[in-house]
Amino acid sequence: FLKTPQTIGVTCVPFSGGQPKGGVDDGPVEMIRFGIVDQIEGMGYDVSISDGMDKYRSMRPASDPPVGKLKNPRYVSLAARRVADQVRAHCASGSLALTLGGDHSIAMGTLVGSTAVYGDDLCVLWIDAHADINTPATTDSGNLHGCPLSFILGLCDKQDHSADDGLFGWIKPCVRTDSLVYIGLRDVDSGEKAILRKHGIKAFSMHDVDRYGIGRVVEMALDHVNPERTRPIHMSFDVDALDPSVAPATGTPVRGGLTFREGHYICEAVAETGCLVALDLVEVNPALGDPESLRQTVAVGCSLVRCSLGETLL
Ligand code: Z70
Ligand code: MN
Ligand code: MN
Ligand code: MN
Repeated sequence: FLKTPQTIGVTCVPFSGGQPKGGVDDGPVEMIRFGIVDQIEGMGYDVSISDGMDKYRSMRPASDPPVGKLKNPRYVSLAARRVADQVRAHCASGSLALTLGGDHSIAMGTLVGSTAVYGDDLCVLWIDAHADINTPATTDSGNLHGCPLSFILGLCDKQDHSADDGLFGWIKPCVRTDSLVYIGLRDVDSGEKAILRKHGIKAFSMHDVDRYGIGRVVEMALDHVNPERTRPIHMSFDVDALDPSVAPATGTPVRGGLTFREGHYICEAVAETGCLVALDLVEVNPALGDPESLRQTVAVGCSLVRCSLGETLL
């Protein structure tokens, strides 16, 4: 694959159907308003933007009763499927696919899109306070932003969500459990812990960040999924991985998160590999908190994106 793409393909996904709080659908427009596109162009990249971001809102079905415990299942499936098409198109043209969310359920789409082009050569860095690996059977909340990885890894029991003739049947398992690594975890459900153990999925929690420091954690994480630094990387960055003092405007803040520098260090180290082909920046919710919290969170989101694209490398 082509290291360090010169074109960035941006997909804006104003979507909140994977969780109950409104406002996260305004994340992309706030990041655009803050100037993320101009900033990326200013770094020397060409930028192309997927069209029809307004369509995501109008995709909401008139009726969308739960399937089992899963909430808004048709809406999430439709939106993610559109995301997959848009991300696949960017990757296929050799662009780095940058997806601005929206809640984290949209990663079902971003990963289907990136793996459609890069296959199982692709590895995944999931930066989050949460593991987002609940299955339709293990989820307590029924919020699909807590479930995207179980679909992508093929961990869902078909019976669990196929009541409605295979609503998520378009999502084929596309990432191997040993191609995934987490950084930042600190709020993981007991059912999710069992899944991580059962499949031996590598995860660096905040405890590991405290013990080893962010430098060694990122090195160990990359060594696990990408030892030669030759595999394309999809990084899915949930802004709630950061400490709430750094990124307060998000739906599920959990204290004890990554500092401003630790978050940026991860992005810089990934940029340094030259292997990044897809980046998701999700769960910025401009509706939560005061105007200063909003400005701070949008600003740090844009800063993480720029760093992932190499802004701070010398
Ligand atoms: C919990 C659930 C969650 C945010 C993911 C939380 C999920 N494990 N919250 N991302 N922001 O509902 O499945
Ligand atoms: Mn998440
Ligand atoms: Mn999270
Ligand atoms: Mn399934």
